[in-house]
Amino acid sequence: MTDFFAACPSVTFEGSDTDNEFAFRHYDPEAVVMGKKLKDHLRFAIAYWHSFAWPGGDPFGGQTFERPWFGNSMEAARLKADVAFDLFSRLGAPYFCFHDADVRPEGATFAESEDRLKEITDIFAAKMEETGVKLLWGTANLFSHRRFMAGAATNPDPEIYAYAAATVKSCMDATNALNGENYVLWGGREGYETLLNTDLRRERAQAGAFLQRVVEYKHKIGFEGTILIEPKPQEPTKHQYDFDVATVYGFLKEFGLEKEVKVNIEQGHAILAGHSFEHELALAASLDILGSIDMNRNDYQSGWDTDQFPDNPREVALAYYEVLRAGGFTTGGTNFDAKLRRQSLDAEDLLLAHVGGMDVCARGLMAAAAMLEDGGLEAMRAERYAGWDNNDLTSLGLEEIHSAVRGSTHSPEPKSGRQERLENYVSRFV
Ligand code: XLS
Ligand code: NI
Ligand code: NI
Repeated sequence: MTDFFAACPSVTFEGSDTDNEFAFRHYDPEAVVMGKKLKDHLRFAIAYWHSFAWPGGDPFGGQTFERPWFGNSMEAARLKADVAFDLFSRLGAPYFCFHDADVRPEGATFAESEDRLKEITDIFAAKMEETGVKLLWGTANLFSHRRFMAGAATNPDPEIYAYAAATVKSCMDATNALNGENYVLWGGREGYETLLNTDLRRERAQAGAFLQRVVEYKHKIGFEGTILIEPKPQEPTKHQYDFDVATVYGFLKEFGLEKEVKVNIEQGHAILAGHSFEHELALAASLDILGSIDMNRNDYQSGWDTDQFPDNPREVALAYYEVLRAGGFTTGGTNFDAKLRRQSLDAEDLLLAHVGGMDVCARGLMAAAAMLEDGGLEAMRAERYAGWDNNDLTSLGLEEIHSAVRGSTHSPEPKSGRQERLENYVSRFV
């Protein structure tokens, strides 16, 4: 076992009056909201990559974290698994998520890498059985290794496409073996730096075929989870093909996959795309492709994906409002795709970052549920669009409409959109 978190007690709910840092003030997993326990609404997951694999580097400096499990051996990977499950248990987090590269050292050959992944998968299976922690999603890291620098599915070299396809198969197998509830594809290098060397039409066709093969394989092995694409507009490549929810939906339609694949929406990626998180969620819900969320926050000035822990209850409330309005998560959940700042060196920092994030999400979800139950926004919206109820105007042609409008002396009057009143309304709940 490990004593990394020895100084940290297990975290339980104590309520908003507590001054115990190591307690939840808002997240009471058993509290019932809209007929469901908070833990079943939120479905929290811890991200293996940020919490256990990231060394704390930035473009100007390398590793700041010194963790006993850093290193390229399987022994280090096993220790990492011990520490990770210790954190999940101390937080009472019901789920985790991982990439192959987070959990095992790269082997000398593909086969060696895959065998190592299988060994860790078996260790995970035993720990999941013992702790009750489940897998929200698995995924393949097709962006860190230099072989993927020009893309995975969209690489100009078919050998790299093959390596990526084989890697995804191995990660889908691992996810299936662990009863993962989703499988995620984030196209970190599926994009381009310059059109001068890029055949855009060919690359998009490769990406579409790749995703069709993924869906075929899902059905072949009887994987019951959801396949999710995670949109992001740029970073690492300058132009990424899965820019945002709207772009991904167009891509899914083009390749006949809109009923097979949903989206995993990340707060920071929405901001990078020039949208709000709730816009992306509402759009995905309206297209029936809302799958899961990566919860974090971006720095609003810096313009890159800073992956900070969420700390803004109002923002989070507006996001969960869209999730609840869409009926809540089914296979999806709230994955903390968030990392510490590189000066936050201590074990306590890692645990308490999650405590704060979980509390903010609980506050946001409870506020969202209260707004939905109160019905104020829905009533205002219903009233605003009431003219369209039982109205088949959109089926009429322009000539018919023209003659009706021309023959009438009535001239339509604009009505208030009441934005500030609605913002005041939201403020009552958060
Ligand atoms: C990077 C992405 C990544 C995915 C999983 O920006 O958010 O962490 O969630 O590959
Ligand atoms: Ni991200
Ligand atoms: Ni993400």
